[in-house]
Parts: sequence; C-alpha cells; structure tokens
Amino acid sequence: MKPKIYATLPIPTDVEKFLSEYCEVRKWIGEDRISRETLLQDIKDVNGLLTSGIRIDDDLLENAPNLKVVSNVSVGFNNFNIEAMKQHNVIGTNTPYVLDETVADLTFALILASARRIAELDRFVKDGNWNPTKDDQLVFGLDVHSSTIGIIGMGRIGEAVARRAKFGFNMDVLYYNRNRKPEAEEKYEAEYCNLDSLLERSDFIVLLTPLTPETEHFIGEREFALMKKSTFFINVSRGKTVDEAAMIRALENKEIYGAGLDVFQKEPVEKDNPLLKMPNVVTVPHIGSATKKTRDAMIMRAAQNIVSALTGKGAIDSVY
Ligand code: 8YV
Repeated sequence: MKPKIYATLPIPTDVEKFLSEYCEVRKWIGEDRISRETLLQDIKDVNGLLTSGIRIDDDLLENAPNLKVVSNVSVGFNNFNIEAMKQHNVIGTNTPYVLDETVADLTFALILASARRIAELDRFVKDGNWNPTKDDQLVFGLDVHSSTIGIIGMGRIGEAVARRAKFGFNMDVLYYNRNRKPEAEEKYEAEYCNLDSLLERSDFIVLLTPLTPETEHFIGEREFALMKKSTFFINVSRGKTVDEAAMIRALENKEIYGAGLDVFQKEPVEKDNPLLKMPNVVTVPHIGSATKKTRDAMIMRAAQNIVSALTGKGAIDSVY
C-alpha cells in the first residue's frame, strides 16, 4: 500500500511523476485557496501533506490521525505549531538553500527601487508627467553604492545579500544576529554590532529574521525612532516581525525616508492600507522566491522531503 499524500497547491508534472512512484497523490484542484473546512475533510486518511502557509495546529492534526509528515514549500515555517506536531509525532520540513539567491535578488530590487524611486517615477512617466523644463531635483533619489547596509538576521539569505552589497555595490555591511558569523565577517568585512547601533548607522535596514514568538514585532516604535531620517527600511521576512502601525507612523512622520516591502501583517494587504498610498513605499506581493526556476526547485525539494519521510529514510530538511 503506497502512502497517501495530499497537496494543497499545484504540482508541476515532473514532481507529480516523482511523487507517484512512491505515493498515492491527491491534490486540491480548486481555483482559489483551499478552505479550512475542505482541507480538514480531505486529509482525514492521508499520511503526508504538501503545502505552504497552511496553519498546522492541534485542530488539523486531530483531524488527520494517519499524518506522519507536513512538507512546507517555503523556508519559513511560522505556520507550524511545533509543540502540537511533536505531540502528534508529525515531522515538519521546509525548503532551505534553493531560494537564497532569488530572495537576495528581490531584496536588492527593493533597495534599488525604493532608493531610486523606480515605481513612483515609472508611474510619473506613464502618467505623462515627464516635463523636461521642470527642475531635475523632482526626480532625484538616493545613492545605494558606497552606503551602509544593516542586515538583521545573517542567515544564508542574509549572507547572499551581504555578498551583493559588498562586491556589487561597495557598501559597508553591518549585521545583527543571535550568534556571530565569522565567515561573513571574513568574506564581506561584515561588522557585527548590537541592534541599536545598526539601526542608528544604516542607510538601508534589511529585515531577514524568521517569524517566531521572540521576533514578533521585533521592529517597532522604539526601533524606528532610532533610525536616520534618510534611512530605507526593507522587509523580506514576515509582516508580523514588524509593528506595521508603528512603521506607518514613522513613515507619516518622516522619521524614515522610505520602505520596500515584500511582506505585510495581513496578506493580501488590505486595499485601504495607508502604505499603499505612500509614493516612498515600494510594495510587492510576497514574491521573494517567485521565479519559476526557484519555485520548481522548492516544490521538488518539498516532494523529496515527503517521500524521504514516508519511505523511512527520515526527513532531509526537518525543522525540529
Ligand atoms: C514562499 C517564503 O513562497 O519561503 C518562504 O518562507 O516566504 C516564500 O518563499 C511563501 O511562503 C509562500 O507562501
């Protein structure tokens, strides 16, 4: 009897072919995101769940007594209730490594787009407002090269950002992390400093911490008040690592110069969110890893994780 797995997101053909060699594959084929109700119904007898962003808690685990593994198609796993999964003896896996460079690219896209006002001036030109007689200062931005970047969370993606900053943009690299990263200090002349010093000295602050109970609202009113008025805040981690209301106030009060945001407290972000009306805030819809090549690599890795766990070879990327 092949183990049964359920996928809540579309699976490329080659991945489905790989999975079908080892498992009986069932999947959600609806247009929209699967509802909680349907999900709990559909997974009653499955052994493995291939998913992304779905809350894995006691309620779901009670509903799936045969579940042995939940494989996230993401590196972040704040959707896992780890204690509940341990109690139900369910393995949790994620997809590290395969997205590091793609997320680092998007991070720099947000740095460049916010500093050089790309989104705003793209609209400016397309709205027919480009008038050569007008004072050039109207379109001035701020330099990225030779400035100072502050990386909060120097993991693999943080190091990929540091490499781009050092060797691509001749930037000074500061970082704050739970533990020192001697290699990054060696390779990118990255300077380890305490959080407040990083916040006070950086021109671009990049938040790259996972969302955990310790990092919820890690950046709030106090932290924004320490930043320079010329600073750009870049969030490519999770919306809830930032106190969004405090960020909105800091932007409205010009305590910081601008922001580049890939993630929001609520996703999709509400249409009336004040951030969406600020020309000095660049917003994108959680696209950190959103390239075909990288997403295909993520779902193949997640498939390998689920097969490995269900064929007794243990989990390649277990999160606990
Ligand atoms: C995912 C991400 O695409 O990997 C992560 O942690 O945030 C993205 O790569 C996203 O989680 C999909 O919901």
